Amino acid sequence: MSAQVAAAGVRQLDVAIVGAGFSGLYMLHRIRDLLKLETQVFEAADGVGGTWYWNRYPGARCDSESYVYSYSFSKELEQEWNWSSRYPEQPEILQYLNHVADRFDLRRSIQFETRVTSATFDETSSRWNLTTDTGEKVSARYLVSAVGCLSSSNTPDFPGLSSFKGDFYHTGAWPHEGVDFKGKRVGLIGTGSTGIQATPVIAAQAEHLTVFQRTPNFSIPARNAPLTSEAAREIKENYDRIRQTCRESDFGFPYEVSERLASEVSAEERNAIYSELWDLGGFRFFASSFGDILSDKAANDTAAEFVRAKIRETVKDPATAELLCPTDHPYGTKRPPIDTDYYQSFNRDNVTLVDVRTKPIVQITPAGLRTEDAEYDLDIIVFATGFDAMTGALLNMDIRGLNGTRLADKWADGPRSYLGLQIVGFPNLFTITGPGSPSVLTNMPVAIEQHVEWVSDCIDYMNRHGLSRIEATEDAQEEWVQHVWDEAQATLFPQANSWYMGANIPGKTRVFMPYVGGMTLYRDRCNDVAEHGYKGFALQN
Ligand code: NA7
Repeated sequence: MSAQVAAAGVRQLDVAIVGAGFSGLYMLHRIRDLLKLETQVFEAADGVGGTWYWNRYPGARCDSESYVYSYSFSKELEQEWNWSSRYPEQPEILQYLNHVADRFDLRRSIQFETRVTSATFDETSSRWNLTTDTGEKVSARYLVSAVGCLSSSNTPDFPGLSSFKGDFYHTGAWPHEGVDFKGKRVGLIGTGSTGIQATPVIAAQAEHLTVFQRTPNFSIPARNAPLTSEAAREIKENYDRIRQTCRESDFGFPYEVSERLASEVSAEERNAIYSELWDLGGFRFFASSFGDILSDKAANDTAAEFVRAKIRETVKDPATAELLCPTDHPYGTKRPPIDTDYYQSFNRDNVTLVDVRTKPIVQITPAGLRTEDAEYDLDIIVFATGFDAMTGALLNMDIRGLNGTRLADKWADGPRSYLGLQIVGFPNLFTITGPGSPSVLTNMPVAIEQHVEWVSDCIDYMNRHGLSRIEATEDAQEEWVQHVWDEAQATLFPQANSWYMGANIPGKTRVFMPYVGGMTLYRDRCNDVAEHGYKGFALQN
């Protein structure tokens, strides 16, 4: 079916989807191919991929194992695709998503290089009116935001940036042709997951790399390796079981989430467990060590101290090692990075670590940058300074609901939603992996598939029952917001200045945005809501 164009030049759709990453692609497939509804995706980039389209920085790699950082909805897709390594590199994930787009013939329903600039709900028709930066007008019954949680990049407002004579780049908007660091003095600002992945790769190329660190992080070795054909065969033979384990796991991973308590074992036993998981690498250290490290500070301290000991053991210069040791937040309360030779990079002669916590960056100069106590001459500045996470991209769309209320105003004191799926006052708008859902605390494709399937089932239900408007009720939303907050308060998460809390963006209200209660409880709750006629939502003809 081709999209209808009404006489007034307004294109009429059943469903408009914003974003062509993991969420948008699957959403399109479900709505267009299974429900047979008139659907269009709007995507600002000139290709599919979402976060994997933009984040092409050196060392960009997924921290989830490749074979589970993928769709589970098609067994054929699962069997035909071959991953090359334990953790997939950005180009390989992008290749995979392009393959998905081709395999399911998705491109013909995606409008590239088109940014949605406003979305306004029309109360009379119960439809969303969209405008785009290409001047198009669109009317859709449902609006699905698939804009991702980490897609609105954050470049700090340092004075003087425009005076810089060298080149500067944000890791989340990396040039497609790449950057040549050979013979260059490079400054890297930021030591989150991105800075930690990029450091060793840039260090291997640049004449000199200066890493400007505001907050040290607890990084665990990835232990990346090629996926042998034997391992790949075994995975494919057991895919059903692996996917089931992921779906039943609170974090969406295929390994055991530990329930044993750090306080119940001896120090020797604890260290043996940490050592084993450190050697296995990746998120296992976080998920499979002890069930109380995210809720009990004393338990957390044992993990934190283990990692600090590893840093001190790895980094030769004691002062640098000490500077790399995090002490201001509990382990795991900021997104835990995993790395390949991050700490080892600081043993190189061409790498320097600068503490910008005690002596912040005050200015970008024509020749480089100035901190409170020193000048650094640089040819290239890399901003690995993160994102306006979870709400940034959504609010950039200028969404207006009932009575013309702007979502940005409604969320001025932090995001409020029912199940992270819908917002009171914004009928027929669904937010895939929105704030208030497990999203970034899980292996993302697992959370994405659950949301996409729930939303498409909901739209199908609406159509089958002759309904045209769905909106979360105030009571249901308030109860959910309180539950999300109570769950977070029972953990150590609120103790960190993390992007989970909105703390990385000056002026952003601090509230813990994702749902920490785990995928299992969350999935049950969403299923229960649907099975009871979409309990907590008001449905209208
Ligand atoms: P993150 O995790 O938000 O990291 C950004 C880093 O940039 C972090 O170390 C920040 O320090 C630092 N930063 C931000 N602003 C400044 C200023 N003004 N001065 C100095 N340093 C600054 O983003 P990533 O891209 O690394 O990771 C995002 C997610 O992508 C990741 O978690 C994965 O899910 C994939 P801070 O810690 O705020 O003190």
